Amino acid sequence: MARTPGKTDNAVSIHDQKLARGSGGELHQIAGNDAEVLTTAQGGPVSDDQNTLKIGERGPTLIEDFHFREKIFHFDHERIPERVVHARGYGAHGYFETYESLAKYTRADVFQRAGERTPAFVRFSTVAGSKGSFDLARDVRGFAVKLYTNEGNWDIVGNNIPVFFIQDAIKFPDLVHAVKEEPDRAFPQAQSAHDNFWDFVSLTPESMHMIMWVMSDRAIPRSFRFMEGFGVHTFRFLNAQDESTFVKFIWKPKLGLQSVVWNEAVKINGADPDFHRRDLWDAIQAGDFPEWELCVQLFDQEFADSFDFDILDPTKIIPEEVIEPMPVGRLVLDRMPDNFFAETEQVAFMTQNVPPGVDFSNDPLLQGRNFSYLDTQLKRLGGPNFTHIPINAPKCPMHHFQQDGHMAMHNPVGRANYQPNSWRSGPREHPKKGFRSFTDDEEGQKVRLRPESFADHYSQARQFFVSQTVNEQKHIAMALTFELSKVETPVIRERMVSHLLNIDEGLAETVAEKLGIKDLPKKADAAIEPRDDLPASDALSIAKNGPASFKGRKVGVLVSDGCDGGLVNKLEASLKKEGATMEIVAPKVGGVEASDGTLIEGKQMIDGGPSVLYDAVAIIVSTEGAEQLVKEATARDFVADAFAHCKFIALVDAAQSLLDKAGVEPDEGIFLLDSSNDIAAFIESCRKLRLWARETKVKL
Ligand code: HDE
Repeated sequence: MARTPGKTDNAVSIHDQKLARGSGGELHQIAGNDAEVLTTAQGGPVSDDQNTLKIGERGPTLIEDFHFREKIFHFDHERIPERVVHARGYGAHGYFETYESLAKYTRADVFQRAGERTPAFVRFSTVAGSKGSFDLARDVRGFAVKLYTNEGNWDIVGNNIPVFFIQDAIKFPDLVHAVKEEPDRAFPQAQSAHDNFWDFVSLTPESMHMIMWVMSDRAIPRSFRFMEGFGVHTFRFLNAQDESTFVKFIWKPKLGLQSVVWNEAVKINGADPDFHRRDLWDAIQAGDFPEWELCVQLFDQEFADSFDFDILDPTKIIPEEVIEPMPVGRLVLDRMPDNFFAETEQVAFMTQNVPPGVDFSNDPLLQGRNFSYLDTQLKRLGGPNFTHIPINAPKCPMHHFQQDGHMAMHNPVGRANYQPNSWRSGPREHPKKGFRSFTDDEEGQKVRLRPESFADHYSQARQFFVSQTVNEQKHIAMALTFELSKVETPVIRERMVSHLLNIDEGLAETVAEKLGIKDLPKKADAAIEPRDDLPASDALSIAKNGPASFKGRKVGVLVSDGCDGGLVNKLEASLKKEGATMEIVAPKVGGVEASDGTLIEGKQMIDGGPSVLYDAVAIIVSTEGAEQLVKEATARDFVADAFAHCKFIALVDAAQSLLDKAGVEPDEGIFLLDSSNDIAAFIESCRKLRLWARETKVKL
């Protein structure tokens, strides 16, 4: 094989190696002069990275081969324990920009100056599955934000759902054990659809509000970019006068909310298990930086005392109609990590990381979390110096006397490693600048009690349900039915229905009917009579909070040889104007030849590009192309699924046979592309994302 002298070739085959050897067996100079010399971790140059050191060509390997020993040793230790929850995640860098000074409410430096930017790192995650599980699990999504403020790191370790399953941290191990794979059989992976999970929640009525959210479309988001984030707990802001204002944090995506349907999620997991990762990667690489507004709900003690529910109860929300969220800044994600492990895997979020001016409330879940997250980092990252890892290190100066321990990178310099000292050396505490807790009056008996004010488990679950559109309510019923259909123990299914009767009778009856439960069980005993007077809140529905445009979305364009290349170009230009993208799906790798002889490059072959990967589809084929595609199950599925998932479909006349074969009936979601006006009408409809009116017809 000819080899260009001076060129490094990383993919040197064993065959090439033999060719590269001289008759004496010594390796020729494969790496050129301009390449860096490979070294061991100790910096020693390496002469041969292809063969271990042996006695003779076919003899035993020598243990003195320190290069081999070091390389294999390091490889054997590449893994660190995955997170016990939120193991599968994906992160990005960006910044937070403050809108206006919030000095009136908080002395936190990050909120003092309008327009100031603070570096940020965000990690999104699923909760139940392990690191290698798929993205479209029905699950809560973690939404953890690290702000590298001038006063140390502030972590808002939130979820895309504003409430939680449990009210007290002591129940967390039980919840997590129950939702993860069952311990004897080690399945199911990344799914709550099994006996143990539903056994636990059906015995834990405080979970019911969260269950409504997790069974809603919130748990199958279309993209990280189209979901909200919530701090969940009530926190405090403290101003320079130490005055306290309660605060709840909400991240609102600029691109609006969007989810997929369950049948689609299941198929996406097969077609592209990394669907959410790829989406974020693609958007950031394309310069289409996702953005969220940080909103705060601010309230005082008087409101807290008068509110229907306890503001310390993490299974409750304060509806946005009751306290309007105030936008205080924006978060922009504009850079992917250089290395997934170094940054996304090693990032250590901790609820207890708050700057001066932000403080905790007594929410018992938050209090437990403040204790837990330090432990988890010690276990995962292997020692107390995990703050020395660049992704976790503050970007502001640090001065302290902590020293030594595994992998210590920053150690005190000089003689003084304690204080007070007589050497006039080292940092000192600062009563004014330093973190001060809110001096609340706390007293009472030492007890293990759940407050009475936490006892209403159904009223807000019902409020969530009645705030959804009819289609969204149907999705909740379908999700409950699906999940409980996987539960093998009848008594658990019935127990769940008895809870649903306290939430919405119609919902309970639908689910019971689908589960084949003939006699409805009696309502679960409620500690407090559930209320049905809480008004619907539009903010709780995804459908009512969709995007204003089709920006950030993607159309899959199925093409064939002989298709109208001009039309494909026009569609692409119009989508670009809207801020959307398209991807060509072709019968063969490489693309197709348009009728005018130009090549249209394919991004996906039809087998690898099913319509579930797109927000809408277009079918631009020739008559002969359609005749060929009609014979292919993948092409028929492409169309049938797009229709069943209520997507908008644009097509040329020649594609009609494909639609007929896929069982598609004409409706207002299907657009014949005759002129440029048709493209405009198609894109305008796409802004609605889905034609939900079709759903009753397709009966997913
Ligand atoms: Fe977590 N949680 N959690 N959690 N959590 C972890 O910390 C824990 C809870 C959340 O991307 C762990 O670093 C307890 C609520 C996110 O790295 C662990 C309790 C909310 C992430 C832990 C809760 C969250 C975690 C596992 C009940 C939403 C991923 C790995 C008291 C507000 C952060 C780790 C990332 C991760 C404990 C409940 C959000 C074990 C004890 C409520 C987004 O420390």
